[in-house]
Amino acid sequence: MGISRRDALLAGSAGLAATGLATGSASAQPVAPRAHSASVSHDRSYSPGRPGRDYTPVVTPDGATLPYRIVDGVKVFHLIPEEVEHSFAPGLNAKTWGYNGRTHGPTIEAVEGDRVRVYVTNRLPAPTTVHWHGVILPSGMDGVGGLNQRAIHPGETFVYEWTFRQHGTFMYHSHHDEMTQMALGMMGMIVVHPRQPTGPRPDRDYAIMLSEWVLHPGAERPDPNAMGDFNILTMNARCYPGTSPLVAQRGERVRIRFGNLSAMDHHPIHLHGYAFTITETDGGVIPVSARHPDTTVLVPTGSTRTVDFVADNPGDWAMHCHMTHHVMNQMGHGVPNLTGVNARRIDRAVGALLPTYMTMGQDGMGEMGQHIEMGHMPVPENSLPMVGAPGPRDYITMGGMFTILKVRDRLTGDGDPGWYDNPEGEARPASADELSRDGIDTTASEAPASSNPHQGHHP
Ligand SMILES: [Cu+2]
Repeated sequence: MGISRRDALLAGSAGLAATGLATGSASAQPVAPRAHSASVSHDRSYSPGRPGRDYTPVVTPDGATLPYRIVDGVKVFHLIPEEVEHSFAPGLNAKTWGYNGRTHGPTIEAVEGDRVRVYVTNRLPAPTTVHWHGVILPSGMDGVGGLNQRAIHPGETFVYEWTFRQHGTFMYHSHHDEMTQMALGMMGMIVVHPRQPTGPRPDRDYAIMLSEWVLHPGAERPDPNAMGDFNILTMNARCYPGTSPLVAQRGERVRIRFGNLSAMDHHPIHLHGYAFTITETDGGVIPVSARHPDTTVLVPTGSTRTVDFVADNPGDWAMHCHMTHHVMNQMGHGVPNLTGVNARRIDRAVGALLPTYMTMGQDGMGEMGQHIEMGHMPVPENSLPMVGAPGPRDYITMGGMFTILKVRDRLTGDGDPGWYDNPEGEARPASADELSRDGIDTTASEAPASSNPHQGHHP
């Protein structure tokens, strides 16, 4: 049977039941599917888990949670694949594909042990299926078009049904013509709360889907055939400055669940101001002995990562993909390298013919957003500058897969608490007194270079 003692321990009661079968029980019952994180038994059924009583609901920033109704003890959901008018950020819109009027689809939330029935009504012009990524379920419910079922044709409604025998963070996505349908946005998160949590519940529980798109400046639809040069990198299908901040009050337990269904990229998500613990993948809970602190979590495509921390450091903290091309917006990737170029003569020559002409990039791209913001530089309709948005102190030269965690001593209301005022001071111009006190000569022809103090002194 191949179920080791370790697996049995990891899987808890479900695993123990399976081990009983493996050691020669005469029962004709099929061996239960194995999940690495289970706190429910396969032998009994559970009443539908209730928000508040059984779990603290997850929040999908800029997203939504799929509603359900309970029919004879079964949670009944209705997913509707359809075309959506989507906004990535103010000024950048596209016709995308999604579910129930949004891209990405709403988060499906349940409790371990819940029996769920999901109706899927296809309102797309193309056939589709839904795959429940990471969910351990019967083969016929797995949703791979052609393999587990036939495709759902436009206008048809299919029904899927299973019992969640595990808890954790999973995803759903189209598994028919994935290249096209996922590139157009057909994905969403699944959060299954434990029936019997082993630790305290998080006070803030966030779900963020990472994805990437090619939307040519001025175009109406993302290009699903593009294999690289992704120019819109998103968290819950929004790119900065379109991403809503995450908030927490000092001392709260925060959980962030990242899923990645990008076509071609992994995303190392870095959080400022904190070290967190990576506690779960879509495969299950990471044993405590194998966890380690980190400030960046690599979320490979086709997987989820869950991080936990206590919000004990108030402030405005950037949280972003650390690949520098993934914190830029649409325009400017792959332009000719103009770094260090003296453009005065060419600006004068071209300016005579094209009054709005301006060479960009001689000193980097940091000022591009501001030039556009100030009207110095025209951009095509329906496009976003590479970087940025006005911040509280200066221009923020970040875009794409970037958001802000706002931790406050006291939060009033659920909304954006505004900008942090740095009561302990912030970086600022140095005063003359400070420079002379510390012996800093800003006019010295050569800054004192550090050298290896042992160099040349070894015998
Ligand atoms: Cu990235």
